[in-house]
Amino acid sequence: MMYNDTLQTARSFSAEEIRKDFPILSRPVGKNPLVYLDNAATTHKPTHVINSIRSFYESTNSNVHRGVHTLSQLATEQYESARNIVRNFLHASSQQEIVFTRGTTEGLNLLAQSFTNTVVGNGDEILLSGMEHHSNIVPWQMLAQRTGAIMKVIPVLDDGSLDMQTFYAMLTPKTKVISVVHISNSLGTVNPVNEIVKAGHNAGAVVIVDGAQSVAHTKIDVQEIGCDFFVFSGHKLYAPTGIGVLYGKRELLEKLPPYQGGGDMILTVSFEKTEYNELPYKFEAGTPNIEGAIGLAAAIEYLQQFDMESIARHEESLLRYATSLLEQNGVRIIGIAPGKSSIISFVLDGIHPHDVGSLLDRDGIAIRAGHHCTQPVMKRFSVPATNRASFAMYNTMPEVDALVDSLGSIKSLFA
Ligand code: C6P
Repeated sequence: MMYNDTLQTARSFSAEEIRKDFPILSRPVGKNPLVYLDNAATTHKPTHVINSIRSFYESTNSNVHRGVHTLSQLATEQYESARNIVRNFLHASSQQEIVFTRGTTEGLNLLAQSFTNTVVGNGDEILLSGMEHHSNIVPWQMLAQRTGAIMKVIPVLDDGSLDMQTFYAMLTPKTKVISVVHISNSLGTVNPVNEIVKAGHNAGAVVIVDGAQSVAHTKIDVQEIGCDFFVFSGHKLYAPTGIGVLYGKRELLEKLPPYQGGGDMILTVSFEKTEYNELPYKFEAGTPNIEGAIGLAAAIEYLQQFDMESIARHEESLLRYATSLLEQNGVRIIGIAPGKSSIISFVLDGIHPHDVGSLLDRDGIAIRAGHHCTQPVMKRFSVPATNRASFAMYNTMPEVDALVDSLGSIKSLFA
C-alpha cells in the first residue's frame, strides 16, 4: 500500500457504499443533490486518493532520483512503487515499459514526435479510426505535415461500430502506424482491439491503443491485447489530473529517440554530446508529477479492492436501464454498437444540446454537451453536438431516473 490507510481486499461491490468514499458526491448543486454523469470528462476522487497526496506532502515531499537524503529516498521509493502498481494493473512485463506522462494527450504527442522519420517517413501511411479523440488525430496530422506521410481513416458504420471490412482493405505494406481508441468517449463503442492489433502486426504496422476511456471500465492486459503502445490519463480513473501513462513494448521504446530533453533523462551531458538515461527515464525529462503518480497508484489500489467485472456489470445495468428509459421517451441515441460501454450520447430533436445541458444543471445534473473533442464523429452523424451521459462505478439507478425526469420536463418546456 502507498501509505497508511485502511483499504480492504476483495471488497464486495455496492454503489451506495462506494459513494461514501467520494466526498464530493454528497455536496449539493443549488438546492439539488449532485447527480454527476460526466465521468468521461473526468471522474471524482475517493478519500484514499486525496489522503495519499496529503500524506505525501505532509511526510515525504521531496524531489525524486536526485537526493541522498531521507526524504528524497522516500519520495523516490513511493514514485517507483507507483510505477510498479501501474505495471501490475496493466499486466506489463517490466517497469521499464511504464512511462509517466501528463495524460493521454501527452502520450500520443510523445509517440508522434518520436516516430518522426524513425517509424514514419515520406509516403508512409498512418491509419486512424473515424471515432478518434482530437488528441489521436492532431499529433498524427502534425507528423504527416513534418514527414509527408499520409493519414487514412477507418470509417464508422451507422450504429457507431468500426467498418472492419474496410479496415482490412486499407492495410498495405505502407501502413506503418495504426492508432485506435479502445472505447469511444463519444459513442461508447468498444473496438475489437485484439483483432486490430493482430491484423496490424501481420501488415508490419505498429499498433497504439488509446485507453483513456477504457481503463476505468474494463480489465486491461496489454500483453493479452498485444498492442505495442497503450496510453491513458489518470483523471478518468479516479486519480488526479496532470498524470497519465504511456505503456510501450521495451524493445520499441529502446529504439525511439527521446521526446523532450532535460534533467533525469540523461546519463552524462557535455556541450559536445549527451548520453541518454535508460528506460523509462529517457522519456521523463524534468521533475515529474510525483504527487500525481502517487495519487494514480492510490486510485488503482482503491479500484483493485473490487472485482473489475462487478464494476463493469454495474455500469452495464445502468447503461441498459438508461437506454431503455430514454428510448421510451423518444430520445435519439447516437451510437448503438453491440456490446457498447457506459456512455450515452443523445439529442433531443429541436433543442440544442447546450440548452439541455444548462437546464439539466438547474436540477443538479451534470452531463457534457458539445462535440466531446471528436468533431469528426459529430460530422459523421450530422449533428453539431450531442448531450452525453457517462457512468462511473458510483452512479445509481435513482440518478438515471433523475436524468430522465429532468429531460421530460425540458421536453415539455420546449413543446
Ligand atoms: N476525453 C471527454 O470528455 P486527456 O485530455 O489527455 O486527459 O485525454 C484525452 C482523451 C483521449 N482519448 C479519449 C478517448 C478521451 O476520452 C480523452 C479525454 C474527455 O471525453 C475530455 S475531452
